[in-house]
Amino acid sequence: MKKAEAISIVEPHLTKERFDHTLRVADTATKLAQKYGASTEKAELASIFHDYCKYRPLEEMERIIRLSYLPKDLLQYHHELWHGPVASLLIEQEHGIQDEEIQSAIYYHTTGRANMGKLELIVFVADYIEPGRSFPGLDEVREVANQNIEIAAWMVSRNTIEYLMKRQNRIYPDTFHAYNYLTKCLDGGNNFDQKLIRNT
Ligand code: DGI
Ligand code: FE
Ligand code: FE
Repeated sequence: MKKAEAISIVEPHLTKERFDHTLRVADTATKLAQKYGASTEKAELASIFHDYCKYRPLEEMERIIRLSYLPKDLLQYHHELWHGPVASLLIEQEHGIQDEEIQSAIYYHTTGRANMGKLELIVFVADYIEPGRSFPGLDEVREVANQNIEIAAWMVSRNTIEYLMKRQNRIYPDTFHAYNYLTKCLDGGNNFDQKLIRNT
């Protein structure tokens, strides 16, 4: 599917702010894909659809989770976690997008997971660092994202867990699995420049 068609499908489902966010994620993810040798077409398409279901009625998403192969434990956690998995399924049902890498990048864009592939890492990080965001410590993540996508993803997952814990929110297992997996990579050392994670 071409970029223009994807955009015209997604736009009516989103608010103006969310749509602008989506375009910035697509732009950011495309640049990361160029840098890290991933498919720019897939990065763009996954990004355009990543928040496709952000505003679906909760009852509709709940029904889809109950009736599909999606894991039922999602229903025990905050509904904010539902829009990625539901979108990965609906883009195929409603628009015939059947691509494991794209669907997986959309599925896991909120939580991450263990052993993410390149496209998953790119969308996970791009969603967090796109230029419209402002979180504490974000500039550091942006800088690291230009050097090492795994360390950047590790920072995103650490920052998200810290944020959720401070608010005493429940944390979905995949969110921890992402953090633990990326931390194990950091421990391994060889692929990671320790200077990049000083003072973080
Ligand atoms: O859809 P976006 O706003 O662009 O961003 P997102 O899909 O990454 O995240 C939506 C929210 O979900 C964000 O405030 C962080 C939160 N979140 C991420 N992991 C977890 C989580 N919330 C809970 N309760 N549990 C998690 O594990
Ligand atoms: Fe999202
Ligand atoms: Fe998003």
